[in-house]
Amino acid sequence: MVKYETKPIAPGFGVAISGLKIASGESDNLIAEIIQLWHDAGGIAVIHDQDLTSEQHIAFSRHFGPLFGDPLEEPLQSTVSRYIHPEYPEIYRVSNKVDNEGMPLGRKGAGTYWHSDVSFRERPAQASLLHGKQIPILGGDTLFADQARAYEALSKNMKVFCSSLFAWHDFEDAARSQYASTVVVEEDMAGGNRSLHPVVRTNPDTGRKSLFINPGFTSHIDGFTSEESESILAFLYGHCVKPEFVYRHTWREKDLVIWDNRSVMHYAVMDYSDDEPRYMERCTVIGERPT
Ligand SMILES: O=C(O)CCC(=O)C(=O)O
Repeated sequence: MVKYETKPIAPGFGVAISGLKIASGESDNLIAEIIQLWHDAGGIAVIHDQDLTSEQHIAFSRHFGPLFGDPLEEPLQSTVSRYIHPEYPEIYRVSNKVDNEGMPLGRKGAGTYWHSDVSFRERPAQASLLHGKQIPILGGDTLFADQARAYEALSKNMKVFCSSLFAWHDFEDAARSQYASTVVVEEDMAGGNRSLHPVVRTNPDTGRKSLFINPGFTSHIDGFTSEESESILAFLYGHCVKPEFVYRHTWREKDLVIWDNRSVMHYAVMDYSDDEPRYMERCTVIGERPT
């Protein structure tokens, strides 16, 4: 029996796990236990002190489901192809570091807005597993917002209204209006990067409903004028990230943070300078079509 410790990290949201070594290969029972802990904690688990190679990170992530970049699956997205690990197509790199020729070792400023990974795909991400390999001394936290609790806190009438809505998620629209100048080039726009999803979705693993719209990639609510859509989204965005739904993660080197994109939004805080290297590797699990 492997012994490990667990600790809540925010009221009703998130669990920290220590005393485990994923790299040593875990039994199926233990992995099922970790996944259950993650679900029970609202889709946020922090596993401390993981000295993982990229291969071990990929192998562990596969227990959650097929990965973007797996040989028989779709690539992560055309949108970030130059930030994929050159040897491991399953790994997306987030970093402010550059190599000897000045080429980025990862996407700088990735996710510096509230979003749910790859929500513009027909089958958006389920789990994302981000491994903090190099962390600034100060800053570089990641915020997570619990969208199941955000949904549950709405009035009955607002729940009914939101449950009748569908929203478009559109990478091109988001890229052109938000961060095109620094990270996106014309060829990134190609491919199936636009999808229509329900505004309220049910997580099939927990049965919980959550809000599923995000300022990063949602362009508009289907069937409304742009003025109406903007008002509905403005209300929901204000509600979704109320402090009581948010956990702020201050990274320790070797943390592996796992979030469930079906019920959690996240935001990377870029408050550190380029003199403070930050290097992270992410595996992204392909989810189901939201319903
Ligand atoms: O760098 C981070 O803290 C998070 C980056 C991010 O938003 C992502 O990997 O989706």
